[in-house]
Amino acid sequence: MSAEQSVILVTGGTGLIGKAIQYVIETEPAGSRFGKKPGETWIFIGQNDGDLKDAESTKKLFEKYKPTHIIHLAALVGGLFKNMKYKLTFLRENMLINDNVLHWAQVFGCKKVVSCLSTCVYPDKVEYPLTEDNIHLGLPHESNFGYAHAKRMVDVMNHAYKEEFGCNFTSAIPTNVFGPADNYDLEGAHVIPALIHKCYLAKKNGTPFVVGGTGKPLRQFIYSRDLAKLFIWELREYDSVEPVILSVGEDEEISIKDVADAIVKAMDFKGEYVWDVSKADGQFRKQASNKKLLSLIGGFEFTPFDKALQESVDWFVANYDTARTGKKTV
Ligand code: GFB
Repeated sequence: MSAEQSVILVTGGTGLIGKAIQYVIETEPAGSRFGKKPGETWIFIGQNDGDLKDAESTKKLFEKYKPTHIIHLAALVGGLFKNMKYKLTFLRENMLINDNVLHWAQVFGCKKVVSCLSTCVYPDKVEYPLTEDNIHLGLPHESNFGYAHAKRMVDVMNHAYKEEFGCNFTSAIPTNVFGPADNYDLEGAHVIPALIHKCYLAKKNGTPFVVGGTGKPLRQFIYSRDLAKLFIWELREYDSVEPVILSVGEDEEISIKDVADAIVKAMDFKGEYVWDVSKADGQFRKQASNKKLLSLIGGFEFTPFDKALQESVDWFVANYDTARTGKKTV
């Protein structure tokens, strides 16, 4: 990415990762590897700025901002239980959003697009750790096949746009993400924001802290503010259509029980702590390798999990009244 004038549009810019990118761009020293560069204009848009499911309103956004580069985060997202309930809605809405953004990015001649996938797009029956080249080698886990197929199509579209129009569209594959300014809606949230919210309410109301499932599944969690730096790196320094897994190391898998224990500690919760095994466990694991990332970026210092979790819990407690705790989205 050269130093000339560039307009970087971040779709989904008001969500977990979007907010983290804004935080990094505004707090890292200007001109530094992850800080704002001269000639850069960063624009963070959210649902209130325009409906990306609609071709005309997406076109209007491109006419308004005339982006040269895009970090495409906008999507209908949610945790396991919401994915299980709305498979068609996740498939259709995400396909509409992705098709509109990439179409107008090509029409407006954008120099680069980095789209956000997720390790849940991978086949369920696959050799671990996951690497960038086995995305399409089998069906995804049944719990989220709607979302997974829609996201896989982004990789397919990137390759097609490159072959037909020479576009420089690529993608990133994060593992489970957590951090400040997440979605804490108890029905739709991912496991960490859901449990932070539940533990907060249990402490406030003197009620039991109930965690779903058996606690056995394994996950890798990346802190949103670390992931933000990796998206900035991929936008500026990575030029290939092939995706990159953005994750902590493959040996940093932790169980859902470890996560719940860590939240109890971070929230200083002393009350009753129980399991609701009637709730689904979902995919047992999705262990991913970050070897490609580290070989390209030349090493990266990830924030220790407990420190990142404490910052996330403290942010929620301090912002409970304004945090996204529960509007119905679907
Ligand atoms: O983050 P999560 O919802 O999604 O984590 P996935 C689910 C795991 O946490 C399951 C347990 O093993 C659940 O049993 N869990 C326990 C809970 N209590 C809760 C709770 O209150 N809420 C939630 N949500 N989980 C998602 C995909 O899979 O990963 C999405 O469905 C996306 O499409 C996301 O890719 C990153 O990690 O299972």
